[in-house]
Amino acid sequence: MHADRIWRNARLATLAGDTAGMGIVERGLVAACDGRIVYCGEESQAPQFTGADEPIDCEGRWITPGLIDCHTHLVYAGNRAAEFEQRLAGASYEQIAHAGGGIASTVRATRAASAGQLLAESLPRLDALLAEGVTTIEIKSGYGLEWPTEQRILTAIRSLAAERSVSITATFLGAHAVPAGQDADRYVDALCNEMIPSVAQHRLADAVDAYCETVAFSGLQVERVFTAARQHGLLVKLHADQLANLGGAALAARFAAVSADHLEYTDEAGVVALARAGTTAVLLPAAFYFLRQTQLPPVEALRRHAVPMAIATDSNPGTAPLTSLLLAMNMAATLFRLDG
Ligand code: DI6
Ligand code: FE
Repeated sequence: MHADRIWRNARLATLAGDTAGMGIVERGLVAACDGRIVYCGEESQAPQFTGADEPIDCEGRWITPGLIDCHTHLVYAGNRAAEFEQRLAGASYEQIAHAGGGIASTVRATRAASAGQLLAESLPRLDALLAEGVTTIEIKSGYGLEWPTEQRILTAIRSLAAERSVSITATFLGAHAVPAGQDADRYVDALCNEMIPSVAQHRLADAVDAYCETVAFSGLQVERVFTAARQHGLLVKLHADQLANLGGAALAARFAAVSADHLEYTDEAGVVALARAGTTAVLLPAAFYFLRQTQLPPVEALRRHAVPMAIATDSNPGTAPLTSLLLAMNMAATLFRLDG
């Protein structure tokens, strides 16, 4: 068999569907030809290769498939370190939001940032994820809450994809918070009648997300946003049931959402709805950790109903200020018991 690069003496996580667990091969070999894998498996059963240089000895290190971070808010300006301190002193996320901090504070910093600044602040965050083996990333807008800034963020997301060798999907999260001083329903009108049509027309995003919480949008408002998104041929996904059970999981399922994310307060009926709709449950243990939450997502019910689960960083300046998917995976094991 022809190969131009060979890695040997590696531990492989093949995730092969027909094997138990992660499909681990303890002494594995990977061979590639013209950028494609031509062999991946036991070193002892590998065929003879021609054309390759001396094999690279991995000395027992892991080789895994490229990691996917399917929920991030990487593009924003400023930081919210001071709010972390306020929370340590006892203030809740909701109290800080009601006092004009939280998402609104990042919105102020992001509106004031130029396209160049946004890109410069976001690139190191992207690079940190890439250094860990992430090859596919979803990035949401949502720190503009007005068209010029939302458009600037979505354009920055597309620029990041051009800067690095990585697959990036963009999600329009105009329904992240109600802009300061605006009426929520009027803002939803603008989302449905102006912003979502523009997103679709200029192909600035692949999906539409919304934040369904008492500090953000009601189920009825999210339904309007999702109806507009579907009319314009965009996928939908939802920040659901993170801080309270507002029926977010069932709502996401009604619109055949690709994912429902967080789900700490989702009940059994919500889990059943996700299973029927084929919606993926995205668990975000870093937000759970940074908010010092105690309500665990219904992992056992998700397993029982065979809902596909994914772990993501939720990388954002407020509730998940981290750029490590490996740490999020570790937290999923330690905090959510997703350990096997
Ligand atoms: N993802 C979000 O978008 C919100 N929470 C979460 O887990 C708010 C993020 C923020 O506070 O900026
Ligand atoms: Fe999020």
